[in-house]
Amino acid sequence: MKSGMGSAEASMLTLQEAADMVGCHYQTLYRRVRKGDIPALVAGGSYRIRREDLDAWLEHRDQRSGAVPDRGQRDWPAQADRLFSHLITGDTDAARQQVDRLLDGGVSMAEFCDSLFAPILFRIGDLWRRGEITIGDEHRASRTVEALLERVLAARPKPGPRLGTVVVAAPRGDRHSLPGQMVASGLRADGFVVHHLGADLPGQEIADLATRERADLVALSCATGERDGLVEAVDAVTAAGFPILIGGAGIGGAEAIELGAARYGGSVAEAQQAARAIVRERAAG
Ligand code: B12
Repeated sequence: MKSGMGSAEASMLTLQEAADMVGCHYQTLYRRVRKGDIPALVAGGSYRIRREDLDAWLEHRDQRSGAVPDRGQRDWPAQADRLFSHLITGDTDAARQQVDRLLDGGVSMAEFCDSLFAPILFRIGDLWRRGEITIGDEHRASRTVEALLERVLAARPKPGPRLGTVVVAAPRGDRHSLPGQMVASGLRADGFVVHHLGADLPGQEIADLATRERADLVALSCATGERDGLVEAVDAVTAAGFPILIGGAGIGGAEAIELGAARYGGSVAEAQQAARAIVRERAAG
């Protein structure tokens, strides 16, 4: 790599311009340049990439992975089919490789959760209900998704300024921790400090921890039709003075608001938007 800037370098792409063109995050390209996958020059104190080198890398990446058939527009059903088969056969190496390729393509945490992991778990739930797979198959797949979430989180670009503090939990009687983990991962990736308490938590424990951590809001996930624990949690958290975000496949927006939620979200992307809105509203008094 060379320094200084002539007219040839000035006409080359900055990392941000190249990232915009590819439709991925600037940090993704930065990592590729640092690894030597994409040739670059240092000019005027920052990296510059030749358009031909960017195109060559993209072509190579797409051929190798089959992961990004149409830049920016992933074929999520095909991706889900592939990951589903890795999860159901217990091929964790192949699952990791697939996730790594998508990470290279700039897929966000919310996309991973809402377009890939959640639909696959739905499918697994259906097969399990129909007796076509065992509880062991389901547990292995769930555990692998937990590990993949950690992997995606570890690879995320460094978040900007902290947006606020959120306590995430599934209330007493609900043993589904994965939906909460997805929301917690999405909020962390967005720049929130998140305290994820897992599943089956008594309402008072959630409220006490939110008080200790000076939370801005509490996010409760609800995967089933069971309501006693959820009502208990809403009462305790409301009494402690925190706004509540409710979400999950076990409840709809109207019921959540009626129970006392400030907002409802049906996906990780909506959890991110709603949490930002709650923090903004709180700051505005
Ligand atoms: C994995 C799983 C389990 C695992 C949980 C492991 C874990 N670590 O979480 C275990 C084995 C423990 C389990 C147990 C049971 N389960 Co179960 N389980 C599932 C399964 C297959 C996947 C759940 C999951 O993780 N989904 C993926 C998540 C991420 O999707 P999601 O919940 O829709 O979340 C998305 C959005 O809703 C949103 N979101 C989620 N939470 C939140 C929160 C906020 C604040 C916001 C804004 C957004 C948000 O973002 C997510 C990403 O897009 C589902 C099948 C299914 N259809 O989901 C059944 C399912 C949820 N289970 C079910 C049942 C019946 C049970 C059991 C009662 C079975 C039994 N007889 O023992 C028990 C005990 C339940 C209890 N008391 O809690 C039913 C629930 C039916 C109902 N409506 O009541 C389902 C739907 C299966 C089925 N088709 O019948 N389960």
